[in-house]
Amino acid sequence: MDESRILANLEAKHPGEKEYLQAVHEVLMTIKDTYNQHPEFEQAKIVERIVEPDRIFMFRVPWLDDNGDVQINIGYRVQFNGAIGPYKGGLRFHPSVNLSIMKFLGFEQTFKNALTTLPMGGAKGGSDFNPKGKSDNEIMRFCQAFMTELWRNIGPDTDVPAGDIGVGAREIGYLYGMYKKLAREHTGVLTGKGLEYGGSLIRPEATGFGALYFVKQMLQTMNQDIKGKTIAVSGFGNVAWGAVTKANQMGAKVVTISGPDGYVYDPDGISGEKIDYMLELRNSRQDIVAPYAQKYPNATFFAGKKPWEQKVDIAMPCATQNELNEADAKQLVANNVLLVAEVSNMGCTPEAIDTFIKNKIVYGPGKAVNAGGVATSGLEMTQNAMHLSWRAEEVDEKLHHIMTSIHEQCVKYGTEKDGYINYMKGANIAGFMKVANAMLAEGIV
Ligand code: NDP
Ligand code: 2IT
Repeated sequence: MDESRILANLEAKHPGEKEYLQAVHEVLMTIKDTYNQHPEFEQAKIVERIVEPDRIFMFRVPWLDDNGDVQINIGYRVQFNGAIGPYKGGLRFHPSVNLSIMKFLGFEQTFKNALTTLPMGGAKGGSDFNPKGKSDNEIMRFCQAFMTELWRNIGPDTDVPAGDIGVGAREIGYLYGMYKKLAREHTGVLTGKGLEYGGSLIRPEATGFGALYFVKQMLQTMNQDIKGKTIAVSGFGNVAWGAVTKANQMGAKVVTISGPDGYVYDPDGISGEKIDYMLELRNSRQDIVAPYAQKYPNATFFAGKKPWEQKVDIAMPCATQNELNEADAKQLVANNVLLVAEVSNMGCTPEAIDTFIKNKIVYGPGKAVNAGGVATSGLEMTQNAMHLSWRAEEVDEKLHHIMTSIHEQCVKYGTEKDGYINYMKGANIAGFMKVANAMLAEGIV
């Protein structure tokens, strides 16, 4: 593989798409040795094909705000790779959304979905719509306008969107309602649905729960127990909530959460009613965590700071991409962090990852650690296709099995000569091999 040439070409073709180029760079650098042992991949130009999306939809989303003024946003759906199954991946509504972010997320999703053991291709979509401060009616009108354009390009066997940042149960409800009206079909075209209309038990918790199942297994390889460990979590959204809940159930102590305003450190641990309060804060749509420290005076609020400066055993970024940089990583290493598990997609910068790997700190990449979310979406698709619902225990057990399998794949492909498990390498190679072999079998399409 001539990765320098491939990356230079990609940069020339897609200038400025920095998150997308960052994600591709990471994958190519970690798979190249394995790739080079497969001349059949080189001949079929698998890498050159896998780095470009199958197709991209970009569209205008006009809607009326509560004052009757016309608002215009951009909508996206990147169908990145459909080699192993119908396209699958979330929708993100956040003002930072652009083509580069959509493409990096779709690219990562392709390998993540391959790791889940389920037949799902990779996709991502969303809009630069900012949900902050919007009324319920505005959210509904926006979702309806978005779906009015998207619906022709998705379907239960074509492309199945779900939630991501800014898209939760409420938004999925409005999107589903509009899809149903247009298509006149009740099908599993979206996941993360409410339980009353085809949703799956455990899906809301799945990303965070799956992440903790994975962390537990990472710790086991180090002969460590999760009980009594301190954890720094960033964010205070859906994923952070699931992670904090399961960490408590496993006997760990979560001492931080964060928002765009800063972070709170609670030495007593964020547990019980404090977790409900975190949800309340999130639902208030004010995007601040500062009030937590007023309500619980033992906690301290650090304005404009990130949780990574605290001394903890485990760091779990749960907010957004590139939220943990080199300086943060050095601080964590200096504080003797035991492991870092990325729950947000591409939560760590490349320099931060290098710092962890150089210092032999065990680091789990998002595409492995957070795969429980999309995996449970896959289980929701299965239940919809079978027209039945599984019990919570059944879904949870399947989620457990899937996370165990992902961990095994990472160990298989990522264990180095000295015994250090390079989970990034393991996840990238395992995900890549599955998609590459499917592409090879399907010919030049
Ligand atoms: P939520 O919208 O529920 O929460 C997102 C959190 O991240 C909020 O606290 C949010 O605060 C913060 N955040 C978002 N963008 C930024 C930004 N640019 N700068 C600083 N903070 C930011 O989303 P989720 O919990 O669903 O998603 C969190 C992460 O997990 C994302 O990286 C997502 O891609 C990933 N993920 C989600 C899955 C899911 O099933 N939902 C599955 C797998 C991964 P604010 O909105 O105030 O900026
Ligand atoms: O990043 C992700 O894996 C998600 N946002 C979940 C996608 C899904 O289809 O459930």
